[in-house]
Formats: sequence, structure tokens, C-alpha cells
Amino acid sequence: MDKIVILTGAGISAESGLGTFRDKDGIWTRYPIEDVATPEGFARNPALVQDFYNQRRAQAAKAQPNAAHRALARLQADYAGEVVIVTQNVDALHEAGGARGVLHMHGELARALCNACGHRWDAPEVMAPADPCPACGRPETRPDVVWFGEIPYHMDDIWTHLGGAGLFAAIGTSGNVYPAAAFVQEAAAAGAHTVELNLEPSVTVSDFAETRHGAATEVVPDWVD
Ligand code: BJW
Repeated sequence: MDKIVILTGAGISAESGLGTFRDKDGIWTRYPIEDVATPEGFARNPALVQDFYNQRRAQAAKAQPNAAHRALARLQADYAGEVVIVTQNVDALHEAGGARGVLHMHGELARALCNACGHRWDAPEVMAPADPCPACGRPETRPDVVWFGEIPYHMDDIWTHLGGAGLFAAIGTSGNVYPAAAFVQEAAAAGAHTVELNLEPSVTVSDFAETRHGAATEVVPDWVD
């Protein structure tokens, strides 16, 4: 059976009430990227960044998985081959919808990271810049998310999965951020059929063999079933 690799972005969680980044009224229209999503921004003003992620963590804690998250979990459970879900999202809605083994390439809101020693642990609901690391005690804790200029997680596994994919689908992502935006080309080069499922054409739409445009809660269950 062909391996299916699925990349998801903020659009899959939009109908669960979590904001996207680059849409009208998106997160980056309210917060400067360089202030809240770069290591330099964190070094300049850790309290601002912790506050931004504390708000995002509180919103994510209230959100419920939607029909698109559940459809992908169903696909994983019912398909005889392997279905790998790679998400750029830091929420846990795939897991709450029943998905397994999700690769969070941009980290997780629910985890904390020590900038000093690299230790990771479950984040408290509210983090503060001077929280001591439980392993080394240094006050250099941060959300365990991947900011611009940092290397996304699980990349060796992801490239291997893309190289062996028979089908690649990108769902709810604008295609603006690398390396995720290049996954379609990697999968196509490996011979995979490629599908975009998004509200509107992404900036990489011309790289896809097939496109289905509409709300994730409609197009994803249709595509899966
Ligand atoms: C719906 C919907 C509905 C709405 N139904 N759809 C110049 C050229 C090329 C690259 C670079 C460059 N300069 C710098 C770079 C690299 C840089 C980059 O890509 N910059 C670009 C801006 C140019 N990338 C990095 O720095 C990355 N690291 C890196 O490249 O390391 C080098 C390396 C990599 C690999 C191997 C070795 C070395 C790190 C990127 C980190 C991104 N971090 C963020 C924040 C994470 C934490 C957090 O959540 O706060 O990740 S930024 C933000 O963007 C977040 C997202 O995961 C990411 C992608 O956004 P996404 O998901 O696509 O959301 P939107 O809002 O853009 O799109 C939503 C889509 O949904 C839209 O299309 C809507 O239409 C659709 N939609 N409602 C279906 N109901």
C-alpha cells in the first residue's frame, strides 16, 4: 500500500476557533512576527513573548477538534498502509481528534524548553520568563515552539517519509513558510500524487497535481471518504 503523508497548517484548526497567521485578521496582523516569533524577539522582551503564548495556550485549551481532524484520524485507523501526519500547528487538536504519531515540526504549545540546557517538559498553563528549568534550575525557560531562523523538529524523519510517499496532501497551509512549503516538490520528485486542500489557492498551488478548495470541515471529510 502507498504511504500517505499529510501536512497540515493553521487552516485545519480555523473552524475550531484558533486563528490563522496570514489571513485577514490573522495573528500576524495583530503581533509583529519579529517580536513574538524569533529568538531575537524573545531575547529582547521575554515577557511579551510569554504573554503571547500564554494567550495562545489558553485559547487552544478551550478548542475542540473538528470534522477535518477527526476525518484524518479515521483515515489513519482505516487505511491499510501508513498515514503520517506532519503538522505545523502547535495545538493538540489532531491528537484530541484521535490521530496517532503526529509529527509537530513547529513544536507544541503544551511543552516548555530550557534555552540553557535543552531540557523539555510539560508546560504549565501560564509560563513566566523567569521560571526555573526543572532540570538545571536556570531561569531560561521558553515555549517549545520553532521560531523563524530555528530548525524545525523531526526533519530527518519527515524527509524520509516524503521520499517514500505515494500520496502527499497539504491541508490548510498558505505555503509561505519553509521548509514545509517545499514538501510538495520533494514528494512529487519521489513520484507521489500531490493534493492541496485549502480554503483558497495557496502560494504553491501550481506545484500540486490536484486541488480541492473549500473549508477544511467540508473538503477533508469528502476527500477521506
Ligand atoms: C483554511 C481555512 C479553513 C483558513 N479551511 N483552509 C527566504 C526564502 C526561503 C526561506 C526563507 C527565506 N528567509 C528565511 C527563510 C526561512 C524561514 C521562512 O520560511 N521564511 C518565510 C517567511 C520566507 N523559515 C524558517 O526560518 C524555518 N526554519 C528554517 O528554515 O530552518 C532552516 C532549515 C530547515 C530545514 C532543514 C535545515 C535547515 C522555521 C519556521 C518557523 C515558523 N514558525 C511559526 C510560528 C510557530 C509557533 C507558533 O505557532 O506561534 O509557525 S510562523 C507560523 O507560520 C507558524 C505556522 O506553523 C507557519 C505556517 O503558517 P500556516 O499554517 O501556513 O498558516 P497561514 O495563516 O499562513 O495559512 C493558513 C491557510 O489556511 C491559508 O491559506 C488559508 O486560506 C487557509 N484557511 N481557513 C481550510 N476553514
